[in-house]
Amino acid sequence: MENRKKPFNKTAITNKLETSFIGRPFYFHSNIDSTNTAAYALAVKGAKQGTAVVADSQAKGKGRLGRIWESPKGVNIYTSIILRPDISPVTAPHLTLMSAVGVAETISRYSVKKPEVKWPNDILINSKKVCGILTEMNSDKNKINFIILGIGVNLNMTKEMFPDELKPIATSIKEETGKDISRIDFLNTLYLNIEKWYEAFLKNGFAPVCEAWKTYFNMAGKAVKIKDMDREIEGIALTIDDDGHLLVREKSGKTVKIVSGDVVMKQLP
Ligand code: BT5
Repeated sequence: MENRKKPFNKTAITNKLETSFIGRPFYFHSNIDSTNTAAYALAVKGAKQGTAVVADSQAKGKGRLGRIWESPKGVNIYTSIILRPDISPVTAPHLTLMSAVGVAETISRYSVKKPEVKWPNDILINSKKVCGILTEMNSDKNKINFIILGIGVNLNMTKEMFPDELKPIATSIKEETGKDISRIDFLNTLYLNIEKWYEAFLKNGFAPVCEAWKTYFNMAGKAVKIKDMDREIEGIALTIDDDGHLLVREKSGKTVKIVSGDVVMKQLP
């Protein structure tokens, strides 16, 4: 309980910050529409790499494809980080997998149950979603101007706080461990891990990120259905390839490469 009483504001967060560039500068809002929207506006104005936005609550937290991210106050982490990597826009999805590794590593410190990554952008505990990542990019043809890495993690949210439709499919670290988690400690650890993985990615490329990501991947061998624009693919999830694309074996035996899309896990008959 004690953690909940600790202030969660700019001073409390920045006093604890041990990073070299993520969260420097740092913007805090007690309520905002979306930290991604706020970070995007800052980046358009030229904010530097590492600039981070945190909100205690979001009125219009964004998921992918116009979906909503439930963002009640006082319990969770909602943050967006501006990155300016000198990489080709086609490899930008690597940053989603890179941040998933940073988040999974951070959650591992707080939860005895190993977090799992669900391709491409979810982190699960006990097969329930505990974190979502929304990566937005502003680029020219061959150059990334900036990336907004948006991360929402359910820390102290209780089951009653989830809308009914999310109760069976979402969870929080507190629900899984019974413990209150300090948002300030978690955020500092998260930023340190993302910074570490981002620097490793820029220096050594995607391969080490890909290997680390696979250690959290437990969809292999499971029946999945993928919706991508107007096509639907059903099959068995295999692994991700060296580019971070999901490989799925269809009934016909053909292996299909999925570059983007929504994955639904299916019950095997
Ligand atoms: C995501 O989208 O999972 C990306 C979520 C990113 C949220 C962060 S919070 C900080 C930053 N600022 C923002 O505005 N956004 C980012 P998607 O894969 O489309 O999943 C959305 C779906 O997850 C919803 O349709 C619900 O089914 C479910 N969902 C919504 N809120 C949730 C929550 N708090 N916990 C678990 N699942 C949730």
